[in-house]
Amino acid sequence: MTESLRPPDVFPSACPLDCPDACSLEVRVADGRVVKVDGDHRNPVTGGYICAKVRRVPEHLYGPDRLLHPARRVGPKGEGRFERISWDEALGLAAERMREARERFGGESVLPLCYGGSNGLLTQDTTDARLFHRLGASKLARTVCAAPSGRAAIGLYGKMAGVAYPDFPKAKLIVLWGANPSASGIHLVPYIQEAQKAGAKLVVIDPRRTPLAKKADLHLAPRPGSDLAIALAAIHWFFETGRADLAFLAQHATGVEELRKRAEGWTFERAARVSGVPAGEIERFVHLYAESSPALIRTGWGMERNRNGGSAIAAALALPAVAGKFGVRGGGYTMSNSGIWGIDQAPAMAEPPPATRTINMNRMGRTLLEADPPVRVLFVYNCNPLITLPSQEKVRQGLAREDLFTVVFDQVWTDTARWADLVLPATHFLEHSELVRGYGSYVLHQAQPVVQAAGEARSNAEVFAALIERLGLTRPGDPSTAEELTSALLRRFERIRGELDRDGLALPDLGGAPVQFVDAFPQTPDRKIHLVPEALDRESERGLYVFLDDPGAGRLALISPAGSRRLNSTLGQLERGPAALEIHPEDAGVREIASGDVVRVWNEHGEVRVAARLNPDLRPGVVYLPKGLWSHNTLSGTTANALAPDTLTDIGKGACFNDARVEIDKIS
Ligand SMILES: Nc1nc2c(c(=O)[nH]1)N[C@H]1C(S)=C(S)[C@@H](COP(=O)(O)OP(=O)(O)OC[C@H]3O[C@@H](n4cnc5c(=O)[nH]c(N)nc54)[C@H](O)[C@@H]3O)O[C@H]1N2
Ligand SMILES: Nc1nc2c(c(=O)[nH]1)N[C@H]1C(S)=C(S)[C@@H](COP(=O)(O)OP(=O)(O)OC[C@H]3O[C@@H](n4cnc5c(=O)[nH]c(N)nc54)[C@H](O)[C@@H]3O)O[C@H]1N2
Ligand code: SF4
Ligand SMILES: [Mo]
Repeated sequence: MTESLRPPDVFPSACPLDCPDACSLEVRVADGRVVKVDGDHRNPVTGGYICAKVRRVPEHLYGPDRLLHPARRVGPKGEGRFERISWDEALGLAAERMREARERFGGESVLPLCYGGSNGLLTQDTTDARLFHRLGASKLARTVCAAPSGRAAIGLYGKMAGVAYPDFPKAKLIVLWGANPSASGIHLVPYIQEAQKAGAKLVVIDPRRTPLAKKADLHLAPRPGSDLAIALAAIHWFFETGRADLAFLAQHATGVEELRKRAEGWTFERAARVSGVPAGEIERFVHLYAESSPALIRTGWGMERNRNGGSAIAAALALPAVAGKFGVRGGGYTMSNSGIWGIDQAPAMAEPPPATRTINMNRMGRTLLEADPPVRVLFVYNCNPLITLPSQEKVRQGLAREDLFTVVFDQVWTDTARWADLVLPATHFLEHSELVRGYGSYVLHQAQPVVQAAGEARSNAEVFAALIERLGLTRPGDPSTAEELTSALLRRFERIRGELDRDGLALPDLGGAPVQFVDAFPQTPDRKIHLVPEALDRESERGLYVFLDDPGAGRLALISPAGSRRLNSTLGQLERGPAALEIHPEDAGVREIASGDVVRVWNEHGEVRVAARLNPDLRPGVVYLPKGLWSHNTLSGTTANALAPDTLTDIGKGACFNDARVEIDKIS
């Protein structure tokens, strides 16, 4: 057989998975199949290498879990018995169920459920939105990630561009705050190492001693959800000691006096009591920050996933303004840079959303069980809700409802797909066209398919356009093909379009390395920093910067940040081995737990049975299970989200995954 194989062809592509880096890829194809995926140098931050998980994409494409054709449920819900049907039948069935639900119960009885972090600009908020808008379906608030951070950043600065990776080595101090790039965005790591080699200090604020915390000059390990106290103590110190940059604030900020007042009383000692970080360490951090320039804060998403998340991010972002750290290359902050492209998907959707109800995806379980009018058709795509949303048991019960018709449109047999009534096979990004935008690296890629779709898989654009047609909702001039959607999205962006057509890659208008307050400014209406934005203050129940106590003092705090083997739950079908709950030796000791023992982790929301692994790098009182585990990774089939509450963050209505508080018993 091997003689008949043609030599591999090499094609460029780009990784749209929900990772800041947006690597440019080099894909080897032989006999019409992807055989190898690696990095190339077109995106300057990629540096010719990619993460280990994406190197496994050929197994994802051609493995036994790949969805190859449409299928209809034949056994009881959740049992996972399906029969193959044709696309014609499948589209007919999906269209019929949506039409029927709309006629009998109103358009709002249909709910699209998607997140789309792992998608580029063509496969989310385009034809899909057009279908659900025209149906008059319920709208979804896509709040599972980045909602509080995004609200805080936009409230304080508008969509101001952040410090670019290649400028990190210019910093003399880097603060990694709730970010673990060693797992969650590996291309930042060499820039941090380069900065350290050039003499920069590194501070890591994280309840775990992460790989970079081990190499840091200072590691603060706060109780999850207590960063707000540390940030307020820093702000308080700058004002109280006369170190705040009042001249800069007078020129560029509003709400200065109000912020000062809200930070009042937050001494290092008070912050220490709340966060569990010794006052002397907080003081050392604040002094280092005051004395260093350029000083750079990189906020991650680990800080937002709790009751205080929005205020904590806002306070961390206020710090560079208060301390006068802008205006120099390598100084300021960086968070997400996705907003700076200004590309808006509205032209590809064709019309604005209807005035229907909005459902918060972090309350999906509750919604499926309690919403009035009830959801009758749930259309899941670009998302694996049974694994990734809080209150897993409620989500499962919702999916088990006999009177709910669930469509799951995905690339592989996810845990959610097993609960579907109808399963539709989706193409992978190497099989369809995509526009890929980094949110860490400043780059936009245009990627063409490098292979034919496996089996009968179809792209989002094709499937949603076909459903629009079947439902009689097509309007003349609808952009539908990838080419038409690209043209609609980039209508106002001639330069970018030209560069994409020529090179497959473009940089933003600002170029690849803006300096904050030299060539990147707040995008708020008055171009100022709003230190206490009124809208956020109103939104937050007790007001912005008001600290809410730990939801379960005395119990263990379960956190579930990113691990390195999956991207959220994506690629999880390839990780069959058992997971382990990580626990500090002190917490294990009092419960007589040793590594390898099976434990029951439980609270009022559910339980997980899994083996324990002792890890001295955790803060005592904190236990860890990575996000994105599949049911096959634990003994109970449940994962961290079985223990996560569906409470919401102070602003942005985000998920409070890391507010899970648990008890742990040894089983065997
Ligand atoms: N390999 C891999 N990479 C990924 C992902 C993945 O699943 N796998 N997910 C992608 C996505 S969607 C996102 S949003 C990003 C997220 O990537 P990050 O921004 O790195 O966020 P997290 O992984 O949630 O958490 C980062 C760190 O915050 C710590 N942390 C948890 N709670 C707190 C807290 O209250 N305060 C502080 N200071 N730290 C806390 C955690 O211990 C963790 O080390 O990563 C992206 N990259
Ligand atoms: N406990 C806990 N849970 C978490 C988090 C946490 O910190 N702790 N973090 C959260 C975060 S940061 C995020 S971003 C969310 C992510 O939550 P999800 O968006 O649900 O993330 P994924 O698990 O990657 O699911 C994406 C799914 O879309 C499919 N897909 C990809 N491309 C396409 C396509 O073109 N078409 C179609 N039809 N399908 C496609 C993939 O195969 C995959 O199954 O999870 C959250 N869940
Ligand atoms: S997941 Fe991130 S590091 Fe891995 S290939 Fe994609 S963009 Fe690169
Ligand atoms: Mo995310």
